[in-house]
Amino acid sequence: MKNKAFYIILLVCILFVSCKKDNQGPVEDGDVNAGGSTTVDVSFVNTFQQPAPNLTAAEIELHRQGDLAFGDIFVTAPSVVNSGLGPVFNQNSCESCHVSNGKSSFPLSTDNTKGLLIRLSMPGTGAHGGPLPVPGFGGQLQTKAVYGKTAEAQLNWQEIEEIKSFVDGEIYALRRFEFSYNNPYIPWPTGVLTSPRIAPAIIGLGLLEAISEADLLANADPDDKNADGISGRPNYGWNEQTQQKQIGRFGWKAAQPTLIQQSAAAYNNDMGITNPIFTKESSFGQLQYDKLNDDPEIDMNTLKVAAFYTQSLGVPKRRNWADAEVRQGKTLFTKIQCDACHKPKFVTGQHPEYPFLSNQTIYPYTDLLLHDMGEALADNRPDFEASGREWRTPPLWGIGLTKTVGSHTNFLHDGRARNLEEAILWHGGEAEKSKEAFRKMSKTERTALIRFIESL
Ligand code: HEC
Ligand code: HEC
Ligand SMILES: [Ca+2]
Ligand SMILES: [Ca+2]
Ligand SMILES: [Ca+2]
Repeated sequence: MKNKAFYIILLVCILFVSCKKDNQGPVEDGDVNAGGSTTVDVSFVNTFQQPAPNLTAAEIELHRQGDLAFGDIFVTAPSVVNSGLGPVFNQNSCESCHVSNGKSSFPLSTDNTKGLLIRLSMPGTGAHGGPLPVPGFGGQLQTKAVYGKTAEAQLNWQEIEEIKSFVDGEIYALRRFEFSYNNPYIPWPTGVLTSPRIAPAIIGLGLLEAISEADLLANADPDDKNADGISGRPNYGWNEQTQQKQIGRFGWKAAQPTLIQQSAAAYNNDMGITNPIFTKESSFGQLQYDKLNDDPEIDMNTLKVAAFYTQSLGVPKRRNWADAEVRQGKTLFTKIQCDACHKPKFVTGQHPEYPFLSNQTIYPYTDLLLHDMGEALADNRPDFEASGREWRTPPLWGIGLTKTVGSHTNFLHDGRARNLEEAILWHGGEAEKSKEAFRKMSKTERTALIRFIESL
């Protein structure tokens, strides 16, 4: 005799078949559910704040705790809760830079630099092949300090605009920034290398962490053996927990190997919060150092849930994928080899901790590898194995929702691009050929390509 479960499955099958019949729409492209089973089908201001739908009840609880940790506002020590801000810092919570979990905009004024920060180093290499810290300033410029202490310096910038044109004659303008560092608390050392960075969107990161190393290396072609002008290579950062070199995946130069370490570095550098992975204050040895015996200021559980939050956010489903214009744009994306770096598809391997991230077919549109992007985008500051001209290909999933989520359309590592078109037009180096192909397109084709990216 057939059991109850059989009839339930049968009923579901019948419903499924009849729904299919009713829905005479086009067959979905494979990449529509960009995050596999973590995909969420919503598009509004909170889209990047949805937990992945395939979490277990226990994981939903961890995600909820992570959400709280991500929003926690830290205060000057000593305090009963969230103690230990600074003494020097950039912002007092994760959320203040990662607003709505989307990409941050370029700041409107120097009064609040929000999601923008400046990494610092001296020429040469430091511990484990990483950047060499600047005496008195360390590896990052903290522009704020707690009461009674002095910020390292104030950040200022000047906007420079250059007028250019497409091959069809249409004019466009590219803006960039020249940064300056005012009122340093001690003289600004000569020869300091700087790297401006805007906060990226933090969706889908657990899936990127779950891609196997072999699959990343399969796309690397450091000596450009296939002679297509594209020579992606992995970065290798330092894993503080295993005390080993490890392939890098996170940050604009892929210098961070894991999300727990990326989060620990953020607590330490961005907020001045010591933790089990980075136990020393970023200001250790500087005049601002508080000499309080209160480190680490957060425990492993807090660090783990904050990292879990970034591992367990849902990835938005593509929109308007069936439009003829979007489909044309998708063809052009491949034709002009945008997909040589923005690799559409991966199947994730086994995530070391969370099975919901394993064996997922995903469409992140990145290879997570470093590419020489030319002189105009160069920061001229090496970061582990990344040169001063190399950047990690950023994922493009969710990029079309930047405006919905964050009310802006600033792109690239320092937020200089004011829209997707400008982001493409800044491409150089290994991407010069693709950029030139875009410049030569008709207006109709350019628009179609942009519509496709907006559908991601
Ligand atoms: C001062 C602004 C600021 C604060 C505060 C901040 N972040 Fe970030 N975040 C950034 C920037 C900028 C980057 C890019 C860093 C880089 O390229 O090195 C980033 C990158 C990340 C990434 C990697 C994203 C990717 O695509 O590779 C994660 C994860 C992350 N932050 C988590 C956190 C967590 C967790 C906190 C709180 C503990 C936090 N951030 C606090 C600005 C901030
Ligand atoms: C050689 C590799 C490469 C190729 C080819 C390439 N890109 Fe990129 N793309 C990158 C890298 C690396 C960045 C980040 C550069 C930076 O921030 O300075 C980037 C950034 C972007 C961004 C901004 C993303 C963000 O989060 O700010 C968009 C949009 C984009 N690319 C679209 C395209 C399109 C469309 C094409 C084809 C015309 C293309 N790319 C070709 C490597 C590439
Ligand atoms: Ca502290
Ligand atoms: Ca510093
Ligand atoms: Ca402390």
